[in-house]
Amino acid sequence: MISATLEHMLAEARHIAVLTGAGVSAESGVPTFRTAGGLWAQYDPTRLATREAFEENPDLVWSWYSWRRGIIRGVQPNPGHFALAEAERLFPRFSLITQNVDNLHRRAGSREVHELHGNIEHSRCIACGRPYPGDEAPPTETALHCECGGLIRPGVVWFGESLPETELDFAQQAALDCDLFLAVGTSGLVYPAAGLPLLAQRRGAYVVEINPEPSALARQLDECLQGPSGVILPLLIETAKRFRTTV
Ligand code: BV8
Ligand code: ZN
Repeated sequence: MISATLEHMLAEARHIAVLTGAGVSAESGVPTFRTAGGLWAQYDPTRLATREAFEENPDLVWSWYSWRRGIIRGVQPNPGHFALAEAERLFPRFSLITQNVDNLHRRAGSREVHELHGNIEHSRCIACGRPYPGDEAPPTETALHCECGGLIRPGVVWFGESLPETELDFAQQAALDCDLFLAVGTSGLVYPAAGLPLLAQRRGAYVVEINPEPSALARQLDECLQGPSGVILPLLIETAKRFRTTV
């Protein structure tokens, strides 16, 4: 199932970098970004996840995030998340970079998670920037207001907004430095995150995709493991454990 090269990398790699997308949470029951079901199927998420949409119709966009928060609060991390949490302790250097805003990596025990697109559980005032008090915004259907009168927005990065500089810098440095790069559960359509696997490859990393369907990047990568990350990631960790002891 995995190539001799990948097995060698799992045994010997000095630095492993992992980029996850919505697919890593699919087996937990979180709809992937482009396949939201039900009521929201009629909306294009790349149009809803914008500042313009929020300013035009705050209640609609806020209730979309409330719906998503409701799902995320009701699910558990899956074996793929737990395998990545264990990987932190198995490799000399391990960088976990995610496009996901669902907090499931942290809930699975990953201690260092670099969130390129923010976190759905962080909300803040769009006017004064004050964080919404308390951890969990209430799942209301109507947008909330700050004391200053400004609207409360979700703490995610919308299309057309820049990614948090420190997180993007970290991700680019990890891609430049790693020996093995895993792209897990991402369609490879959203930039600049989707540029990371090829950045790693250009600097000599061995780049592997884990996805039931080939992503937009698949043809350019070194190896594609076609299957669910909740099954494949634990297998990769078991392989690595044959050669390494938990640090
Ligand atoms: C930026 C947070 C600089 C919000 C997200 C015009 C104007 C402005 C920008 C652009 C433009 N044209 C293009 C751009 C760039 C734009 C972009 O890339 N657009 C795309 C659509 C072409 N990028 C940006 O705007 C970024 N900012 O460029 O700033 C700038 C600034 C100003 C002006 C110009 C430029 C900001 C991008 C961040 C957007 N925010 N999320 C929210 O969540 O509501 S992105 C969103 O998509 C999610 O974070 C999601 O993670 C991400 C990527 O999607 P995927 O994770 O890949 O999920 P997807 O559903 O697509 O795929 C799931 C995959 O899982 C599939 O392949 C499936 O096969 C697989 N799968 C399914 N089951 C499993 C599985 N895999 C494994 N196991 C399974 N069991
Ligand atoms: Zn405010």
